[in-house]
Amino acid sequence: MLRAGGAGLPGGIGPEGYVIRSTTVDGRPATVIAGQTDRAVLYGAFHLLRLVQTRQPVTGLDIASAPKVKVRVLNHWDNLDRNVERGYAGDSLWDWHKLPGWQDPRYVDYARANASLGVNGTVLNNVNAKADSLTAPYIAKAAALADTFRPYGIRVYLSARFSAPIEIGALKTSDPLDPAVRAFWKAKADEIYRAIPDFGGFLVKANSEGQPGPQDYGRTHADGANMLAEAVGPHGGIVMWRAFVYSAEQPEDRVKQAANEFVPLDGTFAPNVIVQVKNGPLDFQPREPFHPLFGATPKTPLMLEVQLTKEYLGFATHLAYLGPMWEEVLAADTWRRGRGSTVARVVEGRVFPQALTGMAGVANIGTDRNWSGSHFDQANWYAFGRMAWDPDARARDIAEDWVRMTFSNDPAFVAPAVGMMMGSREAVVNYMTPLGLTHLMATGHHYGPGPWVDNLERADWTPVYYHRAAADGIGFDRTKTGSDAVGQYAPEAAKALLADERHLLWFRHLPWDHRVRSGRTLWDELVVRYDLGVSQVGEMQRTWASLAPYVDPERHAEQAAFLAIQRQEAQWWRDASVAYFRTFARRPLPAGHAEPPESLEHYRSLSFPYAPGHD
Ligand code: GCW
Repeated sequence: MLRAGGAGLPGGIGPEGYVIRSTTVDGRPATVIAGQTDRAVLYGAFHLLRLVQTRQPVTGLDIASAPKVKVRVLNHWDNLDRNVERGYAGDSLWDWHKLPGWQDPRYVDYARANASLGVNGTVLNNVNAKADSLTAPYIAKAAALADTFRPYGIRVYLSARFSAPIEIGALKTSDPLDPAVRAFWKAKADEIYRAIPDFGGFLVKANSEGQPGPQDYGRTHADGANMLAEAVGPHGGIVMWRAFVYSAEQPEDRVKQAANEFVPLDGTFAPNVIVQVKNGPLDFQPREPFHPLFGATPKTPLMLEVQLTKEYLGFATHLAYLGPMWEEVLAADTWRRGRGSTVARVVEGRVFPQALTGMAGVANIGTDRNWSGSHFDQANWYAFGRMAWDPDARARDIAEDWVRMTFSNDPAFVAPAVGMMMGSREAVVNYMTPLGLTHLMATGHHYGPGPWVDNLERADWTPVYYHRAAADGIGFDRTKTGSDAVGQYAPEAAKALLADERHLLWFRHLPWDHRVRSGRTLWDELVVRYDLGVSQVGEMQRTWASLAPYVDPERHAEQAAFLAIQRQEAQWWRDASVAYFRTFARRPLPAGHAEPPESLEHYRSLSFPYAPGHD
């Protein structure tokens, strides 16, 4: 391997792009991996290893690859006590108490694994942040991690608590326009950069779900973001400012609030601010339409945030490969600059040219021996990295690479395993939230069904707010006659979304006897979908059982047990949902579909105070 000083590299390959070429050196066959930087060559080396591991030809190579997105970061929702919010893979990897004195060897493994996927940054602490992360002892701990990650091209970022000036700076305010507050952040940034010269910058959740923010002082999100941008800017740092906001008291449809808030701010953010937007406008549900902010802010770069940890898709026990979900959102056409203005192209900064681009994945990584809580959950970490490098990559190709590298190259294994992965997320949609239903999970931990929940402190946390089931039908009217959330999309995109049955009840409230595309009534179709989801899990169980000869017994047995759990919980979801919705539909189940075995009261009475992943 050699590193070329730029000579012979294609134009525009950038600091992270690489070439891999078969050539001859001194008359002997050789493979050259070249890039402008060490990390580019490292990425190239991992690409070559992938070819070897997936049994691709390694002669006659002429490969050039460069990331289409600049900032490719994991977001760890890891707390300083090592609890991971929405984490299902053990404790936080970061052993803050022993840092900086002790560096767990897994930090290196973590960094290397990320480098092999092209991930180039990590936000160490939860967006629900504690100001302590910004104190000197914790900066020293973060610096130790940064030193370990640096050789792998991974920069460290921190979530910043907006009220830190009050909590650790002895100020009376954290008003972003107050000179003392600005001075606090400048000094804090200088202090961090002394310890971590390549510190990436801050991630901020502000004025969202009780977090402090600039609006506490009558200022805007831009005022807050720009203040932090001013502090890290001179050091080359950035601010990732989350758009996951919804007001504490506003009765406006929750899915409209982020766009209402951020579209008017377009053009007011500093150039080193990027707004971080979840894939959908609600909250990482099994299926949502793409977020209406994508393409709606020509002057503001937006980064896509996806959730690797399966808060709403069955935790670590359900097999749900998320590649197809992310492909679905990335391929969605915003139509903001004519046909083909896909979310992928917005994120790549190609619909409206952006210097800063990014993708963030809420990590599913912890101290579990398999890193992610289940073997198949590693595929979601893997797919995130590959899609952040290339948002146009196909979920199926990525799954195939992963299956080959993780289990076996035997075609008799690869095809069924990939097939199982590719259908897995749709199975979850079917048994949890079919036909555009959403947010039906139980309260707090989000484990299992809770469609009946109607008594939380705010309406827009309750499932009944979202499904609106009543005697006259089910679904949330987001057309003109309702909240008109569909009006936040470009007209062509709105038309496509309304025509898409996968989003039917997201956008419409419809009578139980409404005829859907299959010719069935809405009620019958719902039941059919729930049962389909359960049977799809059964199908996965059969596929996995047939693959035993290709997998070591330990991994095979664990996955088989997890699929059995998934099957049971899918059935639970189906039975509880059918038992509940039929109290409104008041119709018989379609022929051949079994009655729920228990009463609705039974499902309502189940309680799981110790379910994992709490905050
Ligand atoms: O999905 C919700 C989660 C919260 C999370 C929040 C967010 C970190 O239930 O646990 O808080 O989203 O994205 O900020």
